[in-house]
Amino acid sequence: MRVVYSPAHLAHDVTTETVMGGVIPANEVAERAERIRTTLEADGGFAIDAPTEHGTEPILAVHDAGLLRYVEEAWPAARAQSLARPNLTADTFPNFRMFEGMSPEFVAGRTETRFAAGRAGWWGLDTANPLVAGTYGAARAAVDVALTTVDLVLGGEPAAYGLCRPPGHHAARSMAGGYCFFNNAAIAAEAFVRAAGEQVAILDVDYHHGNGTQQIFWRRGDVLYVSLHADPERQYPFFLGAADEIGEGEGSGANLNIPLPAGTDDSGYLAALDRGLAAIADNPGDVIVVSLGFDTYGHDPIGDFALTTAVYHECGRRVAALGRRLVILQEGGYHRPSLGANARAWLRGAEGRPYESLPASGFGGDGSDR
Ligand code: SP5
Ligand code: ZN
Repeated sequence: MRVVYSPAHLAHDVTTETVMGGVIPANEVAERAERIRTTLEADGGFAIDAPTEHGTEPILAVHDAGLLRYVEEAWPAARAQSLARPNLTADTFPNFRMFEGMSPEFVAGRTETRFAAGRAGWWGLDTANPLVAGTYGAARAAVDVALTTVDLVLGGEPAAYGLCRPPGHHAARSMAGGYCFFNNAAIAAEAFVRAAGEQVAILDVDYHHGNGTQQIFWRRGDVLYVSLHADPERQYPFFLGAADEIGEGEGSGANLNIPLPAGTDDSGYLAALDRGLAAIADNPGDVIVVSLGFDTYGHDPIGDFALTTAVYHECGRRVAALGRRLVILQEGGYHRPSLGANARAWLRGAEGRPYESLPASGFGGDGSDR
């Protein structure tokens, strides 16, 4: 399988994130993508290419220009205001209830402030989304990785994998969050729709609900969004991701959320996956954009599912069995020792290659890691 990767992600070298008032070691770190890359290289069955530059136009097809400008300017602006911090993390957000009782016209007139902290809150969802000097370049490169993966599939590849970092599915049209700055999968799906003039499905199997992708295509009937995720009743992003969110207008019925309980295991997950795949099979279109996360793994530090490495092979196999072409893009997954084996298993399954567990190196080999 062709793989697209850029070392530009290394400059997004975050060290900490802020969770419930505590500063903790960052989960979304460069080692994640490096583990996946080196495992795929060692496999021998993957050909790794650099992305090509696609400019800002495909980003602006999905995102507000203000968000793009913010991500580009945020770090230098924070520096100029002498904010000597290891990263830029917002502390004040425009909670919509701040404007309760005020007219929609009045609320629509609110704008970002000039001060870096206010700006970060205006464009952000949460505090666990550190921005550093290299974030903009890395986020731009991740978009190029996604768009180059689309190019490969448009060029006839049955499936291709983009090793995006930072991830994207929490980024909404005008909002970053959840380790995400630009929505790689949404940008890829939109680029595909425009290039091919066909409908597309997005299958989001990251542990978290992809609130950003749902928001971007909420009123769109030509992009089906199907997500399997931890029930937002107990898990980030908390305020979207419930089963009754089906889209509105032209998009009514083109959004399918499948929230899952803590402890979801291989068999429970496969049953939910089959539900999602059945919805995709009912829809026209020849391409699926897969938002692929491994935070569903049993040992993930921020998840509570119980999936094994072996089931990722079966997941890849079942997704590919729909017979559609696959644009597979990396989202989350934070248990670093298993990431390479899990990605390799999924992608080999999608290609119809056998599982072949890796030699016992601690994790992600033999299915006994649960
Ligand atoms: C792309 C992606 O997977 N983003 C996930 C963002 C999650 N942000 C919230 C992090 C909360 C971490 N909670 C730690 C609890 C440890 N038991
Ligand atoms: Zn996730």
